[in-house]
Amino acid sequence: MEKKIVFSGAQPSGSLTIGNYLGAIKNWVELQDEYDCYYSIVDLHAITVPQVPKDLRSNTLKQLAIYIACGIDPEKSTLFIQSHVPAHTELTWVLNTISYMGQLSRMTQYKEKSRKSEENLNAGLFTYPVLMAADILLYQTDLVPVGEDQKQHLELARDLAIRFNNKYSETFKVPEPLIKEFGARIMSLQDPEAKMSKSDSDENGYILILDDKDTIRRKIKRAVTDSLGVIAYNDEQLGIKNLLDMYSVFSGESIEEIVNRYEGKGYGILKEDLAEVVIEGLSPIQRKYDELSKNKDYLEKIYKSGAEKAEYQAMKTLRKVYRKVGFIPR
Ligand code: AQP
Repeated sequence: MEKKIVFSGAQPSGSLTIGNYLGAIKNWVELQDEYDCYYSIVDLHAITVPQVPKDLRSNTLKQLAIYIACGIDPEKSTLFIQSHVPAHTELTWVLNTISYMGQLSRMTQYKEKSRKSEENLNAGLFTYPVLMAADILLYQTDLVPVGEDQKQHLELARDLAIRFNNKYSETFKVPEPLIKEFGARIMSLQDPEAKMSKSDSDENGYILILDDKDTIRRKIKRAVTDSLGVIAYNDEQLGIKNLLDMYSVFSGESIEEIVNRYEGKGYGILKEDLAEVVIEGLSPIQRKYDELSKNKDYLEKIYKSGAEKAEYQAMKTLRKVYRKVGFIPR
């Protein structure tokens, strides 16, 4: 029986955070044996907000090394850079013509990002979810492992697949989201109501996968909590809840076990211990990353063969789409 297909990606719009790791990449690793996985570095998405070209280049390569260091095995999964497969932009154009302005304007990420970038309210930010739908639909994806924040975009990808299939006949598989209960939404350390983001202007809001030990200790120590002074898991104490979530996904212990152990103890202790748990979780990744980042030839080989494999599958779908809409084959 053929394996089901998984697609996911992250933007090289900065260095990856532990939010990206816990909400996405860690789950990608677990899916590799059971599924045929495509994991992309979505650089076309990244330019919807201003990027410095040389930083984008270095973040893209760095991100490839981080994927591998986190445990994505290029022998099992297809790892590629989105802009290397032009079918992504080509399918986006076709999907744009069946996307409704009203639906796109209701996307939460668009509303949030457009608020932040009033002077750069470009059309790419608006059609971002259509590009994401193209990413997913090109590979006839069954499952999309994402963090909670991407659920709405995935719903749009499903709508577009169904709309296209109804208009032109069965073409796309309708994908399903795969969202883990814990780690799906890691919040900012400075504002526990906002998600942790690599492009946050306050670097104390996030922990990077590559942050060194002292930086991790410092950022967790400064994390915003509350004045109740009780270690409990509830929505009145979002800061503590976030720290407990991180503790649980990094250590593998249940929230209940952790809360019981810290009963009657202060926030300071919890933070100190959490920092060590995070450091321990990230250390092997950082060691592997250091090795990989010295080996540019190896990384080049991976992204080149990944692009070839991805392009082969993507073109199969794109040719079908072009035929259905009435384009004459070359
Ligand atoms: N805080 C988070 N908690 C859980 N999952 C998260 N993801 C991102 N932040 C969190 C998941 O990571 C994957 C890749 O995300 P992305 O880089 O493509 O874009 P994003 O969701 O916009 O991530 P950032 O870090 O917030 O990037 P910027 O700051 O550039 O916008 C997705 O699966 C996402 O759910």
